[in-house]
Parts: sequence; C-alpha cells; structure tokens
Amino acid sequence: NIASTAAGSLAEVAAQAAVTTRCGPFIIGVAGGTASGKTTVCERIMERLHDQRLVMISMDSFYRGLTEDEMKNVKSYNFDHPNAFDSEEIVKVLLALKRGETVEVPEYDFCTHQRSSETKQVNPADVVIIEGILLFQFDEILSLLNMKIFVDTDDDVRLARRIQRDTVSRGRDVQGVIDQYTRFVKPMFENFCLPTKRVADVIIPWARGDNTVAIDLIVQHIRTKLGRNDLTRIYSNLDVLPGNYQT
Ligand code: UZR
Ligand code: MG
Repeated sequence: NIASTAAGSLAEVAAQAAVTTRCGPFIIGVAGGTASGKTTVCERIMERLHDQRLVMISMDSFYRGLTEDEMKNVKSYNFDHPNAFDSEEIVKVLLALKRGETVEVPEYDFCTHQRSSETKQVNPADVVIIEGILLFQFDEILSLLNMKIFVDTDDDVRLARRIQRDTVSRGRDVQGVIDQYTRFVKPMFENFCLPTKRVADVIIPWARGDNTVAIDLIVQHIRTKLGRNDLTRIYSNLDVLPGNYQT
C-alpha cells in the first residue's frame, strides 16, 4: 500500500508536470535563407535521435498551388513572399500533431507549381522537425515551436548551391535561376527571412557545410527535454494522465 501511495503521488507530480510544461511532441522549427542547409541540419539532428519517434516536415509542401492566371505569369510569381505559403494549413497540421493525431501533409510539385492530388501521411511522433525559409514569419507557428533554429550561411554559398540544386533537381536553367534570385529571392530574403533571425533560440553558422558542435548541443537539449517527458510517460501507464498522453 505504501508503494501504491508513493506511485500515486509521483504520478500526480508527473501529471502536474505534463500540464504545466509540455503536452505532446517536442516541435523544432528550422529557418534560414534558401539553400542555407536547413534540410541537412534537420537530417543531422534526425540521425542522432534515431531512437526516438521523429517526423520531419518541409514548409515547401505547403506552397499554395498557382491559379491559372498566376501560371500564365509564372516568371513574375513571387515564391519568396509569405503569401505564397498556406500558413493556416501549417498551423492545423502542427496542432493536430501536438494532439497526437495522424496528419495528411500536401505534396507540392516544383515543376508544375501545383499541389498533387496525393497527400503524405505523417504519424504522431515524440519529435517533430519543420523547416522552411519563412517559418518564423508567422506568429501562430512561432507559438507552437519548442525550439527555433536559424541556419546562417553566407549569401554567395547559398546562391552557388541554389544554382546547382535548381538546375539539377528542379528543372531550371542557370540564367533563369539567377534572374529569379536577383528579382525575388534576394530582396525577399532581406525583407522577410533575415529579420526573423532575431526570434531564433539558436543561430548556427553553416558556411563550411557542417557544424557538429552545434548539432551536438541541440540534440543534447532535446534529449534533456524528452527525458523529462519520459517521466510523465511512465506514469501514463497508471491511467492518471490526460487521455491524449501517449506512451
Ligand atoms: P528552400 N520555389 C521554386 O523555385 N518554385 C516553386 O514552385 C516554389 C518554390 C523556391 C522559392 C524559394 N523560390 O526560394 C525556395 N523561388 O523554393 C525555397 N524563386 O526552398 O527552402 O529549399 O530553399
Ligand atoms: Mg530545403
């Protein structure tokens, strides 16, 4: 009986901790200019957390499909403006993942500039990583992030990578990429993306293409936070935690 009383009170503490700290997954946001290495940073974090249930989402999936009129003038369409993204849908998806639900993430085609009719199913996880150039632009998204990382890479390195990537995997020609960069990508980066560096918790210099110290520190922090959550998880078996708390 003494044991069950002790378990009971510990469980109460755990339940209280879950209420006052965090319920649901640990959500990490990764922002930074185009071709700054956001995806690589996410992959490095994921590799080191392979023992956790982890999902990664790209803000690119939430580009609005272009209308017929916009398609006629696709060269003048501004893909680097906040309005190009369906931020409401991002918030919906993050909220659902926070509740421990399975979500459907849209699929966007960079060649046709349309959403595909298919969606990608994303299962509930302990860690959710979402990356995108203008992620920190939206207050509703910011309020859902447990950790905000800004990937800081020199502009010349980013342009070089962008040319390489867009010509190899996004079906563009060099002149087209440079024109778009000068007209939209660079000014929008300076107007919208760069100012959000200020809201980041961590800024990672990524010019050399890797920064293992930064990744190690970030992963350590995440593990500390997950460890605290584990306590609440153990006691969820005792049926004292809110129903949406999953083991
Ligand atoms: P990352 N983008 C396209 O090139 N075509 C599209 O249909 C949709 C987006 C580009 C977008 C932005 N801009 O700079 C980049 N332009 O994708 C963001 N022009 O992707 O974060 O991987 O660099
Ligand atoms: Mg990317």
